[in-house]
Amino acid sequence: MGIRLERPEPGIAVVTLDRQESLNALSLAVFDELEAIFGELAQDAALRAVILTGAGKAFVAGADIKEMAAFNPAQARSFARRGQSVLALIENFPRPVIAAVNGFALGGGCELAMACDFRIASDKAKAGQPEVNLGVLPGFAGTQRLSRLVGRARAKYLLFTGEVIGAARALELGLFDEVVAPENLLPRCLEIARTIATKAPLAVSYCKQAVNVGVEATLAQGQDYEAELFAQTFATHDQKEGMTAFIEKRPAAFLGQ
Ligand code: CO8
Repeated sequence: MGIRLERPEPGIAVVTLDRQESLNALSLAVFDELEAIFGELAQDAALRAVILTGAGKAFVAGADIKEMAAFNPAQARSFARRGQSVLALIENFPRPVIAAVNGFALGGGCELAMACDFRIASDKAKAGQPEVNLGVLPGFAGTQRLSRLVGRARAKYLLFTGEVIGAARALELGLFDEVVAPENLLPRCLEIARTIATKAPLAVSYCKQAVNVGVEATLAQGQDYEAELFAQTFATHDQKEGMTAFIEKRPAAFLGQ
């Protein structure tokens, strides 16, 4: 059981859920480990982007049904809250988190993928919220993020039917953002991470914050927040460097400050 943390290139971390005997199902222990890994990554000033993926044929096949089966309502509530808080940590992680959806992203797995900034998927990947087959509903904010991502009617269709959809349909719905051949999945995610790594890190982080805050706020509140972050970038080295480099027609050397 475990989660692997690798650093294939400077500034890029790959976090791989590797608990293949249960198709990488999310248990309380997995949430503890995810929280610890993202906590460690948050301390890394040189980090520019994270790729989150699964080992084997699944990204994540859901919450651990074997662990959940005997829960009482209080335990279920506490498990849902635990999952929600770890997914919120990923959603608000100060660096971009790209989901590399290699296979099944079902139930809690789809919820985890939706907590990432965007989803690049293998053409073999499948997604869905099949909780109604088990007599429950999503508990890690799936009803909330899915409706925000694909619209409320399409979310309701997927939630009510529990239908597991292929990568092409997930792409059409906007649940996946790009679909590639399986062998191109990690290379493509690394390519995106590498591109992000060349940009001003604080500006990227502020873009993420502004979108995350803004989509839950009114347009006026979102604009206020954006203007504040925009102002703050003018107190950074990287704003001066980025604009000077443009004027001097040379590549910028960003420091992340
Ligand atoms: N939890 C625990 N074990 C699992 C899970 C899971 N979610 N998914 C698969 N496994 C296990 C199987 O039991 C099997 O173990 P064993 O060999 O010991 O029998 C092993 O993984 C391999 O699985 P399969 O043999 O079933 O593999 P297949 O390729 O035949 O099928 C599927 C793959 C279609 C993905 C199938 O495994 C499946 O349907 N899995 C369950 C999918 C699902 O229903 N997910 C939703 C779970 S509920 C959820 O996520 C709710 C989240 C909110 C919770 C809120 C807290 C209260």
